[in-house]
Amino acid sequence: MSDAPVVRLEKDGDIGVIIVNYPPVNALGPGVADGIIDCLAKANADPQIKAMVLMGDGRSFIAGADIRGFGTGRKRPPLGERSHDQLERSGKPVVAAIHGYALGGGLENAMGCQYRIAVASAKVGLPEVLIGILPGGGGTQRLPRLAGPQVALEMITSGRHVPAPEAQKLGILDEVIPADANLRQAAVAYARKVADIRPLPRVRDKEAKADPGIFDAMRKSIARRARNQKAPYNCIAAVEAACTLPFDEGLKREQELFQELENADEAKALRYAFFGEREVAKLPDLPTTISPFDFKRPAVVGAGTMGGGIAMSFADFGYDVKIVDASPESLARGMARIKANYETSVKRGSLAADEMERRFARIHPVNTYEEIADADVVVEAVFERMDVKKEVFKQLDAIVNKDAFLFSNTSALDMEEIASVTSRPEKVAGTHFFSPANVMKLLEVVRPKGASPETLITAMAMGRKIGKISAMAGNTDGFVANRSRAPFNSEMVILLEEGCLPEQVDKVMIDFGYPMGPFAVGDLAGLDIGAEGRKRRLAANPNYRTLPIADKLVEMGRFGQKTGAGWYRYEKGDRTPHPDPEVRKIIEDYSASAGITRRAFTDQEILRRLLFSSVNEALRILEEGKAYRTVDVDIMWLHGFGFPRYRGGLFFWADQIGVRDVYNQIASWHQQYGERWAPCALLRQLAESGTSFRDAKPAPFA
Ligand code: T1G
Repeated sequence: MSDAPVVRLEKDGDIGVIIVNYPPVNALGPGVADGIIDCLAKANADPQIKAMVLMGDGRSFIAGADIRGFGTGRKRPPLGERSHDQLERSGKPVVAAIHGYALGGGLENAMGCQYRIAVASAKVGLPEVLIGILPGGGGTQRLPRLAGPQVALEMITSGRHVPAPEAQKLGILDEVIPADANLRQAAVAYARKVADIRPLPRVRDKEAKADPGIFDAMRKSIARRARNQKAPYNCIAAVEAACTLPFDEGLKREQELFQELENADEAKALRYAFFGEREVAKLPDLPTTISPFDFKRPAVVGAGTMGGGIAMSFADFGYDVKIVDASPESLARGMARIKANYETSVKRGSLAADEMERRFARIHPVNTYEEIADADVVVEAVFERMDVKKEVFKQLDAIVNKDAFLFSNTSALDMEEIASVTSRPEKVAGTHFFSPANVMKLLEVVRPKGASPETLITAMAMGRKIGKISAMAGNTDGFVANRSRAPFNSEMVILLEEGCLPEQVDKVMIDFGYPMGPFAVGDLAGLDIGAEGRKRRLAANPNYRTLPIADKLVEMGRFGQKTGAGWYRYEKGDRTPHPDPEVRKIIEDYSASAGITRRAFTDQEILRRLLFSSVNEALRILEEGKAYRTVDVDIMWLHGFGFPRYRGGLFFWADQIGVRDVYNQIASWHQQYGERWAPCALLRQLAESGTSFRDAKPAPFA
């Protein structure tokens, strides 16, 4: 950190300009709020200064409180003495001049000012609920007064970043200037214009009148997505206080509701996820001097479900993308599926019709590899068979320009074997998307030994450029996400042999926070896909634990939703899973035939059998140097498997239980169930040394 003051006061004639300089996003880190208060006092005391501007240096206004400070017992000035309160009590008008982001404490300070202007590209919001807290700097009291209670409720419970033009319409901003305008100049001129206006406008003096029913209505509307969480409800209660209490009492109520959240597990987990999503972008063993190649001409090979979703991801983020398939018929089917997916989004209101047209127009179907010879990155998404993939890579290598990067969307196959058929293995890597590829945020970047640092860095950056969270995985069967998930997928079926039923297991995982239970997810994905994977693993390892009940359903043609029956049965045209007595009979018959006495299970045992099996396997992956950190596994589970975000991730959740207890339980199941539960060496080490999963030191990347 440089010696430059984090906040400084400059003078443009009779206007004082208070500038925050706390890179990278001017968070309210140590000294920033105090610096604003000091500069404000100086400016108010300076007779030459008639008005002030508050703005940020660098790429943003203030992006909120420094999240690293939460849960550390940091000291905060008393209510009424904080920077946003002092700005509001200023004797001279202060204009907040916003570029980049005004989020959380940033917007709260801006609402403490008498006026707010912004460039059109700026975004404002109170996203505290996304990290398990609420706006604790007067935001829940001032925003309802500025934009109205309904808008405040929507913004504070969603955490949405609102574009400046919309924020002006909502009454949050007084003026919006063109994105390329000189903000400081415009703000100084604005300050000069309002310098003599009295009385000074103060947000706290405005009223927040609300129909009392809106609060319960909001509670009902968030019930599904806010399950098991407290912060969204405290947000509503705080806005309600703004509409029922005088300002200062509302501030007190806001504080009480804030303090209930700051140190709760929910907030700790969501802070962990926030920083984890940024940590997985860091590649400790690769040079930081190499920049990603800035690709311009992406191409996708394969217009199936995955290929189509990948092409949509590029188009959604502004790229013209070519897509090729084996025949004009299959290409046409692929384009029709893409169009239908976009139309579904328009019907749901999550996409405007004209925006759909723009995106669809960016996807260019072509019939030959020659037509993608000028591509600079190619993502292959053809049928998941090694011989098919190798044939495609051979042809791509022969036809596509030599500098292009060749990526594969394989979900498990050996990337080194795929790269070996090309003359450019250093430019080959895995880019494993999750289904549906245009929705799921995880991109698992798979690293074959021959891939160059530039190739890996380019693949990671490609993910971020199309809205994904990229995380690195070693080249091992199933890579990190699917391999760590595989024991979970087996254990859930083994639990059926011992006494559980699909609907029972699914209820446990839904109560835990998953949007869907694993058996229902199996039916959605197709049970035949899982069966293919099991066959391949049994062929590779004769000791592989088979799953006769699951195989039986597939033999009967019960592939899931697509055949109207799988673990559950489905009514025509309806995706609601219904427990099926026929499946129950298959399960009970199997237990009887295997001589297993079925027994009762607690929800906790079911939960831990599933998740501990993956904790153990994920540690094995780290032992082998196939993943960087435990946080990488957690981010993969959050964005690849829908693990509930407010539980932090697989390892964050396991750390709440404690390494020793996890080890002891796994060791006892090892005694009871045999080899599949053998604790891995790293787990034993951590338990013996009392080291948390968070602090586990994996082997160097291999
Ligand atoms: N605190 C600490 N570090 C932060 C930070 C913050 N608020 N925001 C960003 N960083 C770090 C981040 O970890 C990364 O570090 C670098 O900045 C760049 O971020 C009292 C209670 C602003 C939209 O929730 O949403 O105010 O990895 O990679 O993609 O009511 O950062 O480089 O070491 O994300 O361009 C409310 C959180 C706080 C906003 C920019 N504010 N930040 O996104 O860059 S609570 C937030 C973001 C609060 C008050 C309360 C995003 C961004 P590193 P980045 P980006």
